[in-house]
Amino acid sequence: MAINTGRTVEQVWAALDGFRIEVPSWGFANTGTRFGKFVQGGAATTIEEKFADAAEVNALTGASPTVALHVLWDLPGGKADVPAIRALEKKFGVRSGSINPNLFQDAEYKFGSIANPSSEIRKKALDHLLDCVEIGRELGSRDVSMWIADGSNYPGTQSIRKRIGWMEEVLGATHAALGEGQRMLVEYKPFEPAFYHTDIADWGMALELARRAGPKAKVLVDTGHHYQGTNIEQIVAWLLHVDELGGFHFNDRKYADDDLTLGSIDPYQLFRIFHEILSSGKDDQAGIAFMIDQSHNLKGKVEAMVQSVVTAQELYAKAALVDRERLAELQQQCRLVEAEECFRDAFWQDVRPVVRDWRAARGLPVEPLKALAESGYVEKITHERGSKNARSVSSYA
Ligand code: LRH
Ligand code: MN
Repeated sequence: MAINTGRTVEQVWAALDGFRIEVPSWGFANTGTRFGKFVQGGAATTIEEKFADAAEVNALTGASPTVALHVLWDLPGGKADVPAIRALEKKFGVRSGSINPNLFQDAEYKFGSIANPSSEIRKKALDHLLDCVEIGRELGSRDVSMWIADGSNYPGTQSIRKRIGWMEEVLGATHAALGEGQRMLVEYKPFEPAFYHTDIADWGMALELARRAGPKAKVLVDTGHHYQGTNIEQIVAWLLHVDELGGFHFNDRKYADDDLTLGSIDPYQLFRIFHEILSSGKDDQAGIAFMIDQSHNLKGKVEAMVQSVVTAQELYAKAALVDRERLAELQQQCRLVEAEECFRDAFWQDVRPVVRDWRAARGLPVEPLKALAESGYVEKITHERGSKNARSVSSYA
């Protein structure tokens, strides 16, 4: 396939060789909205089933060797579950990725966790974070990726200022516990479940908290956690500029934090983000964790995950096609239309033939979704897990 953007197939293949994206264990489980969930017979309910599905996705795409773990959901026994996880890593050939604390489910966290007015409850939250750091150290996984749902629903009901101080104390203590090579990622979200103020609501708040916590703390950008109209790639450019970009939770949305499959609504958005990263002069993606964070309420869970990894590879390949030297010249000379055409030209390229050739050359199925359908894997897990899932509840209230 001719590439007419001044880039070579080799350069695209090199980009694909270095591309890794982490899949979320919870993306394989039965999830829903507050109005209920549509149970799938093949959904994963045990951590073993989640590792099995993650291994299937990695075998088909060659790009997702790690699976993100959500501690309460995947290690209900905490540190005691580490040996079992290690055994699953060996059995399925995928490694534990980011460790996600859960400070949003327990009843005690009604008025917050690390920002709760009660010092006892903040201590409980800190203990959970320290457990997660320990679990990460024992599993050899780099990132403790924390999303703090804390906030309030009505003006005047909480002191926003005092809560900032309380958060800083807990995040500082968590940072101090991090071992060699460990990082903590601070994820922000403007609203939900809190609907008046959220304590870590945007990139600025997450950045300041990360900086004050210490050098091992970075910011995590969940693409679904922005108000409509927010220029997300500009936030990415800033976080790269100040060397505080730790990683991403990729998904897509039409309205709010819809957690739809990445590239399904606005693929150009992810292309623009990948372009900022590839033009950041970072020789590889290593320090920036690419992770998927989606809930597949209607699509088949494994199909949606394979589709997401494939789409991410294709959009990364497109971004690798941008002739960045030529673009820099045109931008410097403010030759607007030529610069835009140089930029968009890469996006319009159909990279699928190049990616298919790369898969063939790497001994991977050239059409992962087709290979999944032909493998009978989904039918197999639906048969094996169907009766168990049929017993699980679907209603919200
Ligand atoms: C919060 C969030 C967070 C996860 C959860 C599953 O909306 O993005 O990253 O813990 O989804
Ligand atoms: Mn997220």
